[in-house]
Amino acid sequence: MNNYIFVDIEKLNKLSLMNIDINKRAADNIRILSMSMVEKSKSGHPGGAMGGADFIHILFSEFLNFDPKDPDWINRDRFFLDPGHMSPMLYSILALTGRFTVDELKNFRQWDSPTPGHPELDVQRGIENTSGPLGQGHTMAVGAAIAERFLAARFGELFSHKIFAYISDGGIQEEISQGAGRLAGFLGLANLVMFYDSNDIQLSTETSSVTSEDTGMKYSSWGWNVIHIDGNDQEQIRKSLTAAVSQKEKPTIIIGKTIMGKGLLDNEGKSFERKTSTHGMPVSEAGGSVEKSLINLGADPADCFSIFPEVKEYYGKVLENKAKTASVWKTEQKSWAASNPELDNKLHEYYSGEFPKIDFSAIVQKEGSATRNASATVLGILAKNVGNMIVASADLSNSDKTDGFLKNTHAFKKDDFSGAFLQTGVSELTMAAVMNGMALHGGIIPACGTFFVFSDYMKPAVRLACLMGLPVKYIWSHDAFRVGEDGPTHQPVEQEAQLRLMEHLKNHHGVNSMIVLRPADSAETNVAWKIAMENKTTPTALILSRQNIKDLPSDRNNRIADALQTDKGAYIVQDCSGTPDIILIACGSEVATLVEGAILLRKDNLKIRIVSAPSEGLFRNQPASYRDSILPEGVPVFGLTAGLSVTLQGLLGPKGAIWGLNSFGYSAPYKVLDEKLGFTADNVYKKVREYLAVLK
Ligand SMILES: Cc1ncc(C[n+]2csc(CCOP(=O)(O)OP(=O)(O)O)c2C)c(N)n1
Ligand SMILES: [Mg+2]
Repeated sequence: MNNYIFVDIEKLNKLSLMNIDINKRAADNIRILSMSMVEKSKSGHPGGAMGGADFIHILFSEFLNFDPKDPDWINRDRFFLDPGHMSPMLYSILALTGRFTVDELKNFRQWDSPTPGHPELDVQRGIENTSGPLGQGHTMAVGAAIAERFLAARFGELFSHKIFAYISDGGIQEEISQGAGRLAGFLGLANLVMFYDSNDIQLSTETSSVTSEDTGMKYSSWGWNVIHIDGNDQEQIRKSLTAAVSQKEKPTIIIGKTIMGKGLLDNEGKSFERKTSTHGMPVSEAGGSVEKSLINLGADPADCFSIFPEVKEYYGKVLENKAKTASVWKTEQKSWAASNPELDNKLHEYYSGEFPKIDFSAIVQKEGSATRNASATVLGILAKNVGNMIVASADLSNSDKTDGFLKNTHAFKKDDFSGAFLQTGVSELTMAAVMNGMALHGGIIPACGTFFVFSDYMKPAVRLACLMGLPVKYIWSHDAFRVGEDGPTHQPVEQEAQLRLMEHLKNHHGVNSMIVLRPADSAETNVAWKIAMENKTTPTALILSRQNIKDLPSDRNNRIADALQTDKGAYIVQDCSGTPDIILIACGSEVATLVEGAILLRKDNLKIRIVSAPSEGLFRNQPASYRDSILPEGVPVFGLTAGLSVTLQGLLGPKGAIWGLNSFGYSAPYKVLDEKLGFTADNVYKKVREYLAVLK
């Protein structure tokens, strides 16, 4: 399954100075640079980075396939760091491989430097994932490993490569590792190799203060190949990696016992290793001696940022070799492309993020559908037309209606990635991080579903998708208290407001870090999916109803043409002649309730405009002239939301009146809840009349 070409290390060693153990020297160089970076910036995490240096050197120099001249080469092996606080280790190895300069290392953690405190996605520099929130990095690796198998199943084993992950005590303890470990073992992801930097020390204590688990047994029960080594013994590292990359059945975890702060000395010249204090502060501040440690590691204290000439020379050869390996593959790929032109086109399309043309406005929906069902109809079409879409569900496919996709394909199984559906089991956070990993790998359009109320369980990974700009699609059904009998545990109230905050939050490109769409009916659902599919730069959320919704009316008798304005964030559904007496605004199924309420209000000769606002974020991006044309100054506005009133506050401003749900919901049939909680046409009529009376 693998076309691995190992670096001829013996030959390389001969090229280096004969009397220097170049591998020890290189690892020490990483330790020295890591320590110096933290020392210079007066903040950071030296200890863990110093312990992991041996592994990272052997991995990058002897195993990790990449093309030094083509950082986003599609068939490169991916390296996913989990403990982002070990960034000095990553920046140091990437300095040895030519992706960072020494000056950039010196600017560690400074404004506008490419070496922030925790690594931020930058494939051109060899950073495959943003890391920092422990546990997510290695779970993204699981997603990338699934993506790799998915693509190899379609394009052949020429496209196989490895996914390496690096995890620490913190990541092992995070709950998400349960989901990642179970899933990788269950799916037999033999292309996944994870190093566990087991230094027995974490931020505030030794690990023995919080855990007594047998981690190896835990992973072996999940179906992993478990290897125990001394994580600072380079020969053991080499052997374990050699075994891991030839695995055919199982993912591998190499549990390496490492030494926190390896090589550190105190002022008296005694060992300053294995100190919790070196987890997160400069060695000098922790009480160690920087000078003695530098000398101990073979550095010149006056020149602690130098890359040793022999290490530089060695890595020069390593890189030459990597380039050769990559070019051998590229030659093979060229002849593959020549004999498989159609597949080759498809491959390019997959990696471009483009998808085949689909006329979303022509998708026929049943009248009065729940938007989750309308979404299922669209998903059925996507399944038939978009060959690189992977949809997942956390054990709710028949409720969140991702089964619209599943019915046209089948779920992944060990050794069978011919389908396109991932049953993640009940593990929403894992699912969200796995989807991020697929997006990071490239070649895949990932989407995942669950109940909206459980978006809470996914939020940390959604946030990272927003920060990294990953086009993951979230399918969140059961959007409001109309879940009904399941009661307040299952009824979202504050979730929409929470998610809409991500529309306000800009990413580093200055755009909304997420698009959040809550469509009002099936026509808007078609268009919402269009927007989601066309959005290649940020995540998109679709918040969908459980219950059926009456299709919205159209003044021009062309509902889908109206709904196409969803991309403006808010638009007029029904209007009146002249200035309205009141504008009614909502999103989701509340728009249909406003339509019913407006019928009653018009009987009193009131002039009514109804606005559907599926995305406040998109609406805010419109020019002021458009916004004013929808919500003109001086016209009273009434909002209806099944979420907290604050959900609509941003659109209405301080003067508008909002009828929202400002408490937890209750267990009862949803029509009863509509009555009791005031989400009826009658109550819209009553509240608007009250509001207009106050204004007079
Ligand atoms: C989700 C999450 N919780 C807490 C933290 C804060 N934090 C950073 S590192 C760490 C523990 C570090 O232990 P380990 O992973 O063993 O790293 P080492 O001390 O060995 O460098 C904690 C709690 C975090 N980064 N992410
Ligand atoms: Mg640790």
